Amino acid sequence: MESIGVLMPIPMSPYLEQELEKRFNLLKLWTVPHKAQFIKDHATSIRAIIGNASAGADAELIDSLPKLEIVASFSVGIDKVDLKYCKEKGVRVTNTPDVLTDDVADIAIGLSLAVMRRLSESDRYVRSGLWKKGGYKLTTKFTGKIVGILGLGRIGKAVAKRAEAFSCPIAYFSRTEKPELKYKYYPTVVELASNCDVLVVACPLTEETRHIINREVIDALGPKGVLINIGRGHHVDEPELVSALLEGRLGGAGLDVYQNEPEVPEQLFGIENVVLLPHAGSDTTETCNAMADLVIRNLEAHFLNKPLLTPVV
Ligand code: 8YV
Repeated sequence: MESIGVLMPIPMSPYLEQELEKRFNLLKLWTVPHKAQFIKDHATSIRAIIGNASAGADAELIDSLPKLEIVASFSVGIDKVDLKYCKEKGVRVTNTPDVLTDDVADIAIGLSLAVMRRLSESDRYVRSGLWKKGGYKLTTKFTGKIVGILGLGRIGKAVAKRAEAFSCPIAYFSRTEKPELKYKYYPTVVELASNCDVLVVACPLTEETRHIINREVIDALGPKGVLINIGRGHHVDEPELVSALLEGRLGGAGLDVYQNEPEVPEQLFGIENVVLLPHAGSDTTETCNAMADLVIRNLEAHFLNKPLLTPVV
């Protein structure tokens, strides 16, 4: 398989690079100065692309690679891959479900605690020496609060399980009601937001879920409500979120993702009831290595004509 060209557009994981280099001809696009020319020069050997949450495969890239057979994404979310076009062109697509579920769900709970118990703010209070001057503010209890989950897939269910351990009643919105679950279902996001204390975005990004968190939903969550986004930045109308936080119409937000990563709206930097993470939900050594192993196993399966482990297309 050493002659198979595998295109990696941006750096993702040193372990993944190392394992790919052992098996394939890994082409690291970010290391070359003239990217378009580099793609042209290698177009006849590139048979796979490694995608992730920031770099995928659009129609233009797919069209420029006549030998492309598979896009293996180092992510569970595949919103950066043109799935319809891949299907049309017979290009297979894989992602990395399950292996990252625990970490992402852990981060949702971590962010909820961090916002409500003001963990980051309290850390800054101690480090800056303010503790000696007094004035520590009381925080908000998380245990027992109603947790609303938008999207009850693998990650949403894992968030629910963890929140239940904090005695939180669970409510949810998803495309279809899941009567087998004992959680309270709301048929609209606005109803869910009106009836929960913490709203966790855990659904895939699609045309239907883009800006699903709009002004109406934010206002329904209200000045005591907390928004946690572990999905994608584009789930949220970011300018509306910023205004709601600045105007005190929303109680707080814990964000792992943004519309234009790594750009984060600077107005958020001055707001204390907001906790900002650098899209790190699945970034543990254990999970990143497991994701990398899954990418490799999918590629190997594909090039050995075996069934893909986690196919999307
Ligand atoms: C990944 C993610 O860390 O899996 C996803 O969809 O967003 C993250 O868990 C990301 O793809 C790495 O860039």
